Amino acid sequence: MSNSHHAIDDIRNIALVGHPGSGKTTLVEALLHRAGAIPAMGSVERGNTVCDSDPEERESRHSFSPAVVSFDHQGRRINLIDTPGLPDFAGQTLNALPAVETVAVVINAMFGVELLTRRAMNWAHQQHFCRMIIVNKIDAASDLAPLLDRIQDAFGKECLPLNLPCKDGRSVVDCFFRASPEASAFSSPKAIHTALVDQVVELDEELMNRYLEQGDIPAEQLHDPFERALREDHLLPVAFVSARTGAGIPELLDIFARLAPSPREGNPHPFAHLTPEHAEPIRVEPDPTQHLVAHVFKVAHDPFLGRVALVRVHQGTIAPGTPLFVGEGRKPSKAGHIYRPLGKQYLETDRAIAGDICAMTKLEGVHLNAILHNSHAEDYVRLESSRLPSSMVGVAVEPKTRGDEQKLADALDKLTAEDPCLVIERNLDAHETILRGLGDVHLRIALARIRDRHHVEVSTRPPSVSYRETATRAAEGHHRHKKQTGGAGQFGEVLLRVEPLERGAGFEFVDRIVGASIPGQFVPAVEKGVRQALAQGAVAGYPIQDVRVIVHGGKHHPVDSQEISFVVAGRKAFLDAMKNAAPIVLEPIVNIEVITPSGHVGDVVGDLSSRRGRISNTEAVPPNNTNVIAQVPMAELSEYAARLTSMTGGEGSYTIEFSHYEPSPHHVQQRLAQQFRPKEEAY
Ligand SMILES: Nc1nc2c(ncn2[C@@H]2O[C@H](COP(=O)(O)OP(=O)(O)OP(=O)(O)O)[C@@H](O)[C@H]2O)c(=O)[nH]1
Ligand SMILES: [Mg+2]
Repeated sequence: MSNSHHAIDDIRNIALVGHPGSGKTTLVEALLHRAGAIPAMGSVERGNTVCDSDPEERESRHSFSPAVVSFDHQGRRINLIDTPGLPDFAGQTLNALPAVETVAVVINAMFGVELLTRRAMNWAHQQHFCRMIIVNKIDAASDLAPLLDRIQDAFGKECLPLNLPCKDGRSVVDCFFRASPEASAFSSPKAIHTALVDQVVELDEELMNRYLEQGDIPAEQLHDPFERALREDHLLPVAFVSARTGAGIPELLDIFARLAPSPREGNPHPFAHLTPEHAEPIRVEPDPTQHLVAHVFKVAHDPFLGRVALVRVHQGTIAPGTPLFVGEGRKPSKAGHIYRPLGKQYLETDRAIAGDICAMTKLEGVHLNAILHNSHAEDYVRLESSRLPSSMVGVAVEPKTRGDEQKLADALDKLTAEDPCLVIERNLDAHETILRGLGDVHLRIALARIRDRHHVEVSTRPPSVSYRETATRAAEGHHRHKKQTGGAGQFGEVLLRVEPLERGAGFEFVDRIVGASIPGQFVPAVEKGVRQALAQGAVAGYPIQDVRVIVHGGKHHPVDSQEISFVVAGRKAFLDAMKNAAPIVLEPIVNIEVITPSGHVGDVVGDLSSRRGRISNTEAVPPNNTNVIAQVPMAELSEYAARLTSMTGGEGSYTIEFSHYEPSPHHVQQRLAQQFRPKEEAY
């Protein structure tokens, strides 16, 4: 049991994010080793790092989910989150960020600012994290001076180095704490020191005056303004390291311990009190003595421990036995064992205070983004989550063996519980279970896990395309529903008008009945009938959208009118109107980003064009890849993963994101309409 207790001011929570291959996982390994938390350093090549612990990660040499490590250094508790750089796993990374105060963006010194470096910097900026940049692989880069200029061009002059590489990247010299007189590879540590202090004191007039009088200010006195500069994005410190040789690693640990913000020093996390009636931002206090508020930022499955929740405590304290409510749950469960995570290893501890990160098991009803709390006062507290990319790449799955349906459903449940961008969609009309994700790698890994972890063999095929229908001109519709079969009859008559709305507007229902031609209590029945027809489609069997329906007249019968009469009349009047409303089929258009070796750009662009794609941009991704950005109809992307693999020798990858709906080409409209068999009428 690990009982070393730290005060909240001694905790540092830092996420490493950045382009795939920049060296985040290796860097965590180097930091753990230097801090004495592991006896020897593993490597991605040998497949024995702490953070890449899944067989799929070890085989492909990329991280696929965030990994958390917790260790002590210089009396501080340092919690690091190693995140996957591949865009396919962005959902899990975005979900894990609220666990930290600092986002450290790792840059590969050999390639500089890459495509996903910018994305990571934007995420951190938009969500008001304190940011820093870590330039890794200084052992392998030949000329680092231009890199700093490129970083400043991309992210502003407030990117200033805390240290500089020297001795051909074999070590670094300090610029902040002491301004070493030693020479560095470029720039003078003294000049950088002055630039850093200038930048930090700028926010504090009194300090600025003192600085002008004294010529320098000792680093200890700069602590508070330094933190403020980080919070306000006024300073973006840069540190140089080589995770492989260890250069700059002790200095980076020192920077984490002395300069990274504590939970009290970071910007507050965006909590809100959300009831069905209102939403109000609230402040959760980083105070271990108050009510508990903790956020589940990752869920993992451990073969021995079962579902493991990784939890950031934001307020209060969790100890074994603490009563825990999950979200709005009425019945509390009791916290069991509390662990400090070290990748897949969990070291038992006796509590976790506000500001700290811990792992917990056997929590009933726990799920990603759940808020754990111990008082009903926090029932409706939520952490506002970042907008996740939409999951558009899909594959229809079914078990190879009949009878494995439940096993497959369980496996899918477990996988989707871990990753917010891995979603299951059931297409009841086509009898399909569709697994959707952000890219081909995302789905490939999920399918491999279904087979290897959950032991279900599945067969896959391209999913049916989610077409929609709409009206292109206004039209009137009418239906009189009348049935007399002995006893009480059915009677209802509806007059309505259908009007097209702009793309993406959805559905509007307007009651414009004057007098009591249809009594008020039957109007919802008319809407219900219209909605039934919307769901079933008019020309090709796909949901109808972007229309307004105005009910403006009808008739009722004092005895024979019941709800059902108006449901039927509403549905049929709507279908009657749609016949004259020039209905069309809409197809989904997606934004696609393909990363391909530059030698295959021509093939990729040509292939996308032949799929009715519109190329909007191609940009170089150093050292030798190109990013092709285009819009393409979803219907043309079946089997795209396989085609891209064969065109690029397995080196290409892509992600797609929903953009909008557009009318399908005429021949597709005709084909879909011919295939359509309207359902038998129930009434
Ligand atoms: N020369 C050199 N190579 C390094 C260094 N750090 C990491 N590498 C190598 O770079 C490659 C990628 O390293 P990883 O640590 O897996 O990179 P990552 O950022 O975790 O990648 P993703 O998990 O895909 O986001 C591996 O082959 C590492 O051995 C370094 O400091 N110098
Ligand atoms: Mg990694």
